[in-house]
Amino acid sequence: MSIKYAVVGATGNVGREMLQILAEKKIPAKDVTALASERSVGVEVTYGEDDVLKVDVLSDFDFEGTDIVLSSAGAKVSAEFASRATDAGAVIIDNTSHFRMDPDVPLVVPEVNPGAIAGYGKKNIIANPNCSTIQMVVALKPLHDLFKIERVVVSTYQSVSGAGKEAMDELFNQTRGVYVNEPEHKFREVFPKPIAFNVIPQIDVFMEDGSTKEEWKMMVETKKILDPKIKVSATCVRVPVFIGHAEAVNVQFAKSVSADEARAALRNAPGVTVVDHRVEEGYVTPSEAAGEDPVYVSRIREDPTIENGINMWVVADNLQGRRAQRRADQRPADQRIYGEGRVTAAASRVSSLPGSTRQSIAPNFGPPGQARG
Ligand code: 2RA
Repeated sequence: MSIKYAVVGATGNVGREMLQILAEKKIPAKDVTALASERSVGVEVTYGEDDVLKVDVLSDFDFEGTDIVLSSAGAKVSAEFASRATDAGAVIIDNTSHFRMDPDVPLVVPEVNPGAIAGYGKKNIIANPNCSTIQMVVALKPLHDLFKIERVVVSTYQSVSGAGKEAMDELFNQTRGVYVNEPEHKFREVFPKPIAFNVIPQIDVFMEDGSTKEEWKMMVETKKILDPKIKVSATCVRVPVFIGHAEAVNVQFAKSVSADEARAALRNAPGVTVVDHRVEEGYVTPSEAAGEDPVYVSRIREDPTIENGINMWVVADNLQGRRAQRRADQRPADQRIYGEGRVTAAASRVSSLPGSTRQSIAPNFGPPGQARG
């Protein structure tokens, strides 16, 4: 008997990625239900290259017979529907913040703590962390195993897609507005300040201690996944990039570590690709990581200002996309010429953007499947 899936938040950035990945894994369209709020009644979402799914309304959906629910519609939505799904026998893999810190819910990154999944049965829920935490812990794990991390100081450079499709539109419209002399406030709904030609040191709401919730998440989630003894200090910043988060990570270890030792540990780590040539183009940027699977680590170097310190630059596709350009370029990642292949991904991403943004950006990427080089 086949496994039945439901994707909650199917019209959002991450929901569409989830559908794409299910399709790539050859899960037949008949076994997948796309769910969203009433606002999406009548909407259709693409499923793989050939199929289209009609979106069903989450509040009316009967989860009886559904085996796995992939959810990314926001914490409030997960809080509301979760027990309805688990009571009906489904297991939820939740991409929202709602269950992450629940002690009865494992918080799992497959490359880092796959064993934690064993605890899913207490609530039939598995949480996965915030995207900015995921890429950082994937890079930290091999280093912690070998050298024991004591403290992490991270500054993030997070793309607008982390805030949803409307945020991508906002960046696009504000950027265009500058050139056609349209006031930026006409397009200011998602971000508290202009994002075009700017950076914003606020992601999510402020906490009492002056940090933002995104910064708090990076701290508590890293502790839950890796080690509660690790101290984490984060500053999270939104930058005018469509897809791909970058992080400047400073790590202090319990014992001395050379840059070469750190690089060697990272080269052997699951999910990590080291691209670290100390020359121009010898590092990875967010637009190069868009559509790619790995967490890229570049700029690995010793920090002489602290004891046992290493600096590194960690970049990944924040939408966790797995895309067709893997087929387009099978060479080892550190031998690729960036600019090939991943353009395919960008183009197919663009095809899922709302109308005006899509039409204006798409020509710059060329037709899907064609690399611009
Ligand atoms: C962001 N990390 O980039 C968040 C999304 N969960 O806004």
